[in-house]
Amino acid sequence: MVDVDQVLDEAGLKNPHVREFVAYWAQVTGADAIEVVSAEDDERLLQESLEAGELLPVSGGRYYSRSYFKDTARSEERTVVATSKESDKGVYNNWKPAEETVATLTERMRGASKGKTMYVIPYLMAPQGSPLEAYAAGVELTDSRPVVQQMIRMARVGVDYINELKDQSSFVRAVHVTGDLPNLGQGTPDDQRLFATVADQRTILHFGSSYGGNALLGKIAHGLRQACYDGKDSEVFLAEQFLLLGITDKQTGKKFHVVGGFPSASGKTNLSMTLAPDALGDRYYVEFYGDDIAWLWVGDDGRIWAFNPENGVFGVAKDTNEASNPGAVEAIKPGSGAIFTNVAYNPETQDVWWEGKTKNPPEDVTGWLDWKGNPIADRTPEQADEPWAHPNSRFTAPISMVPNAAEDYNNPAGVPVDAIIFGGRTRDREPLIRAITDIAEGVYDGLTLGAEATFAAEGVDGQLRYDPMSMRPFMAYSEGEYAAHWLHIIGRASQPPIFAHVNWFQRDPEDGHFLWPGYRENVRALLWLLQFKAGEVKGQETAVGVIPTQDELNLDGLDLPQEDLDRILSIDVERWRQEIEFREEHLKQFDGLPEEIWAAHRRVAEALERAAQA
Ligand code: GTP
Ligand code: SPV
Ligand code: MN
Repeated sequence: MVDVDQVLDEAGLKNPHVREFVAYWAQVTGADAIEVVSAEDDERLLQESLEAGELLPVSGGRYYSRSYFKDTARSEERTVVATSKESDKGVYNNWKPAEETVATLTERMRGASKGKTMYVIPYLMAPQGSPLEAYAAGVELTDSRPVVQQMIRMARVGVDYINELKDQSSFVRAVHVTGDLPNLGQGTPDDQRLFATVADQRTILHFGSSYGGNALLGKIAHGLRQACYDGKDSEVFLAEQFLLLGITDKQTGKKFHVVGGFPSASGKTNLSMTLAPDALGDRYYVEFYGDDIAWLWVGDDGRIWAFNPENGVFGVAKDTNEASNPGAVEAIKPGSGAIFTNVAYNPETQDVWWEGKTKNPPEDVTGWLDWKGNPIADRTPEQADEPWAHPNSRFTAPISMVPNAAEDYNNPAGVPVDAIIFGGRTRDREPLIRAITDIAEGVYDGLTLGAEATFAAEGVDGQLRYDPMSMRPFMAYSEGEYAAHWLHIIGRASQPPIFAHVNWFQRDPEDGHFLWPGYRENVRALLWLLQFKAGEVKGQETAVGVIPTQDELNLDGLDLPQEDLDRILSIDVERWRQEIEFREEHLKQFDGLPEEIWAAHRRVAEALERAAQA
């Protein structure tokens, strides 16, 4: 048995509640050793992982990790939110009773870390000193060293964060046990994986994966699911899968902040790291705050404030290149310390590649291994078209490496939010942007956010599904209460943000090409929104919001086919009337949806009927 007290004493870990938590799980998991880690341990841990072969070297002091081939994404079916009250059950949160969930996981974890070290990761999901600090502290226990390295990049990690807590017992207790990956029956009826947020105990127990969203517990499980629950429970804040960016107009000196909810793998990382298009770059500057999570609350000034609780970026590698996301390319360049997961790797040149990194894969395939570790050179003709990298392969880098990271991203006060946008991958119907000024209609729009399924979660690529506020995989309690909480928080603001719905993914129905070039050009739509909010442009009223007129949208330096522009700046009323029926079915699933939301739904439906008759 490990002498837990001695290890914790040596690490200077004083918080008595944390000590008790560590001792308990050390005994359950049967780990052979315990080690308390801080961000300063990164270099040593990386060396240890290189020596152990858990990480492979990428040129310029970067790292490569390959996961078990059945462990490459979040698994929504195996993810649950457990509490002791059944009224927390929603449509999407896979609610389970707390007691049996904790019992099941304790049994799965029993003895499962034998022969391994259990790392103790004290962390903070917030800039230090923030008004939401009481909800931000956590301790993750993990038996995977690469998980530690990822957490060091994604969260603020160090013993001081939990020793100095005002309420010493107020931290999230997070336990990650990898399990015997080749023998967990992934995807079979006997699947042993289980990922539980026991929300009313502020405890997270994840068993059976070492992939990001299943294993970096500060990020998704705490930063989203637990915080979603805490935000409602306290009535103080919202925790959302949102990007957070700033746009400065250098001409007027004004700065705006936008948060955006896009479902997984739908462009949050890209938009938050984007640069203004070349033609507008002299005037506008975009700053990065966050690409995946924002916590929002009402400030004393009556505005909505927000910060990104994370310290790093866990971005989709696919299609990341100098044109699509120069900021990301810079953040993972030699010297960045980036970690790549499940991309293609060449041990001879210590190089990495993924689809879309360059137009074509490296011509000389000598040494190249696909994400499963199989030599590309050995591929049969039938295998020739298989991707080299897993479509959900990712890179991990700290925000400090992001070239357009805002100077104040670490400011605990957060930033005031001017606009809340929602957007998904939608091949038809959704115009480039539609602004919504009414709060209930904005919340309704978020609740009816739809997107085609992506590879970030196990599911069918291309199939349309609703994803309320992009929180479907992270919803912690019932959708009806969630909607009410949104109305409550935003409704308390005397200077609320404007809402908008955006879509970069509309396609030509004939040949399938994207009607909008996307990426950096997306800034143009946001600029219109901010101008609209300021009353500088009027737009065009439609049944589903205000859309830009063609001359209002700044298209300097952009050459778009007129018919594409016509399509993305118009409303297909018939298609929308059909959508309203799907929405009605979607919303009916939610118990206790506030009347304001139904009223907003009816207003939109009636406006569409009027438009159809006109
Ligand atoms: P998570 O990290 O899973 O929550 O996803 P995310 O929303 O941060 O997704 P990300 O920004 O990494 O984008 C995922 C994919 O969408 C990448 O393959 C991008 O190349 C693609 N993408 C992003 N923006 C655009 C765009 O404006 N147009 C088009 N066509 N594709 C885009
Ligand atoms: C997502 O899937 O939405 C992500 C990646 O941001 S993960 O952290 O794995 O959930
Ligand atoms: Mn995400």
